[in-house]
Amino acid sequence: MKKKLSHVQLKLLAEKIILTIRNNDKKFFSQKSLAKRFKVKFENITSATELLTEWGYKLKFNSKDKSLNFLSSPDILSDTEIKYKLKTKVIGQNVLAYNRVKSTNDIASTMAMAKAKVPHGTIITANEQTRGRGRLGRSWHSPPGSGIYLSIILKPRFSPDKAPGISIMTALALAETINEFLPGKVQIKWPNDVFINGKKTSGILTELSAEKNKINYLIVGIGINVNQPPGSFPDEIKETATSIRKVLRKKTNRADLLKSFLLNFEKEYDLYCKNQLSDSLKRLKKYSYLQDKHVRIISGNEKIDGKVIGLSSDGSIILEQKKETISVASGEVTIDVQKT
Ligand code: BT5
Repeated sequence: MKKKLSHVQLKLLAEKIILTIRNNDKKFFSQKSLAKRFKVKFENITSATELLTEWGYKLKFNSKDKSLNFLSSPDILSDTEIKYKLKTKVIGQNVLAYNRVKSTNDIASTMAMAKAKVPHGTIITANEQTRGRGRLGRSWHSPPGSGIYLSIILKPRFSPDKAPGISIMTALALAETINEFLPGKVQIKWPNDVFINGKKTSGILTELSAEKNKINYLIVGIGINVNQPPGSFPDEIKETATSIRKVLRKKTNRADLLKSFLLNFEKEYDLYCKNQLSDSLKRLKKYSYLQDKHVRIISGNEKIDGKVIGLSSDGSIILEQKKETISVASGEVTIDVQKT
């Protein structure tokens, strides 16, 4: 006699059903044949399909014999949705998808610290963050159901001095991705912001754990405003933030965007490991928000002024000053509107 399934087993069954029927979306599957295929009771198939409908999957039922097929998937960031047709080799192949967390970067660092064996390329995602973090103690607004909140655990073989360039490499992967969905409108603001139409749509927070000449792990945290409706940002950022939906005027499936990003991230990361940014500088220039602008950079206690003439292959920004050309590795940039 087959037992009643626990909630976890039911969830796994629902995921197996969705994978089977969406891979054959022309064909109707009888619930009886599904019960036989997965060696469970007919009632369990009914409960699992109810669960799928609860999650937002649209299924089509044949009223005569109760067979079903797949119509569409909801905009959710579940591990099933993320793994379905994910084309990467490594990045994102190990997924931990949460609903509500304080910060995906916190989870990623705790995991990487506690488990030396956590695979390179593991990703943590969340539907909502209650304490999303920006740089220097700032916060990242992370409402439920509309953004992508993602952390990637990397275990690079390169030395710690090469870690800072990963932020701008990530920004490039993001720009290439957003450009597929919204051509011609995306720009990168060095060192870690992605803009659409001059407003921030994505931010990157890279955190490093290293000793001497060895990186233990690197966490790349990425927040993307995807489906936030216009007018939904809090007062502090309503003038400076935007979402893809606001500009595209329609919603984007977050799992599709995330998978496209993971593939671009993997390509850029492979290039970075070989040659840092040498092969990416042209594309970085194309997306640059700061190119040829006069800026002020606050880096530690220093204030540095100059005109942006490019980036170097380690990710530093190159400024032209009256008498010399200098490069700056990190800092906060503001544009000098009077000179630009
Ligand atoms: C960043 O910091 O832009 C890095 C943001 C990284 C967020 C991701 S989400 C997944 C992972 N887990 C985390 O806890 N964090 C990472 P920064 O350059 O310091 O910019 C922060 C500033 O951006 C804030 O002070 C606001 O002014 C603005 N801001 C906050 N939330 C925003 C949003 N959703 N969209 C646009 N701007 C925002």
